[in-house]
Amino acid sequence: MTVGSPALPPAARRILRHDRGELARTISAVENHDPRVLPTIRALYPHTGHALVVGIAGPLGVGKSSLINVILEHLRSLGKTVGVIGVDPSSPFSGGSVLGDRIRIDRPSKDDGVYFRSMASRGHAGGIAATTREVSRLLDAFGFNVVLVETVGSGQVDVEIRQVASTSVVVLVPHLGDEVQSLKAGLFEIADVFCVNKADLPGADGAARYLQEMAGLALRADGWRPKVVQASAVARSGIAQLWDAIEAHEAHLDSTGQRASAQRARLKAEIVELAREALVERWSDRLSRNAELGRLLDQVESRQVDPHTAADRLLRKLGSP
Ligand SMILES: Nc1nc2c(ncn2[C@@H]2O[C@H](COP(=O)(O)OP(=O)(O)OP(=O)(O)O)[C@@H](O)[C@H]2O)c(=O)[nH]1
Ligand SMILES: [Mg+2]
Repeated sequence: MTVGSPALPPAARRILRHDRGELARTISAVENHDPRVLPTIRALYPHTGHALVVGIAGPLGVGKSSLINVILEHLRSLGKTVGVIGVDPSSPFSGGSVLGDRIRIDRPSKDDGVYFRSMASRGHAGGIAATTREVSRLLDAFGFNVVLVETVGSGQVDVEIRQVASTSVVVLVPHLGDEVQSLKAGLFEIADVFCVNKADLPGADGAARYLQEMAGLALRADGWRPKVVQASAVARSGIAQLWDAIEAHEAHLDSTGQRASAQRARLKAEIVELAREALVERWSDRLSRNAELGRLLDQVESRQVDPHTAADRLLRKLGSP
């Protein structure tokens, strides 16, 4: 299907024509699990698969949003367009104006090559990863070259976002302290790149050395040794190196064939999960309304039949495999 194809739903056509209002409305519909958005999402799928999706994770206040703002400037100077997703509305972006000037990210950007969107990390049936995946696909279809996803360091969400991002950056600060403990607990496995931010403060060299040693010890099945870079969002230093490290990991994915195999595995998991959800939804309804259930319930209540046998019989009655 082409952009002008009459078969495309109007919303999909508008998104492919860079209508930002339509993009915002469609993202909201995805967040709200509005089923009316499905034709748009389906029609846009063939137009996805081009954007580079990078996760930016790490503990509270390490400077993830500030870094994103300077990464953004770097990418814009390279001519790339960027969509930013903040998974947590309490995690604002400063918008590249004044660092530390906390503004909600759903603001319109003056730059057409940039789009910000925040999403609540709670209340997503099917998980935040599923919603983030759909939203990043929308940004991809819209035409953004890069999608940056900021997640606030709650281990589980960070791990889940790894299913969406092809490269994950974990941001830390010079005095690692307790964060190292949470690293051992999970952040370490998800980091393709470590960024020691706030390198304008003392102690960055030591932290970077320590992480380098840890990275050297970690034996990853994919053969990638996580890179460690120092940066400062405030001093705007180390940003090109950070982006180079991200690109090095992307190159590793290509040269080893892991990009294709990982993508196939992710898509398989997605299809199975969607089918499972649909099955559960349809069958729960049919099961609870089945006349046989009442009779079986009587038998279970009087202890003639056990609940497992009753469940088997109910399924057989409905012709389930
Ligand atoms: N000294 C110094 N301060 C920084 C640097 N980067 C960010 N900060 C400050 O650290 C604070 C937190 O920055 P954010 O960018 O909001 O950090 P964050 O990780 O996105 O925070 P959450 O989203 O709330 O987890 C702000 O006061 C920033 O000005 C840096 O490179 N050096
Ligand atoms: Mg933030």
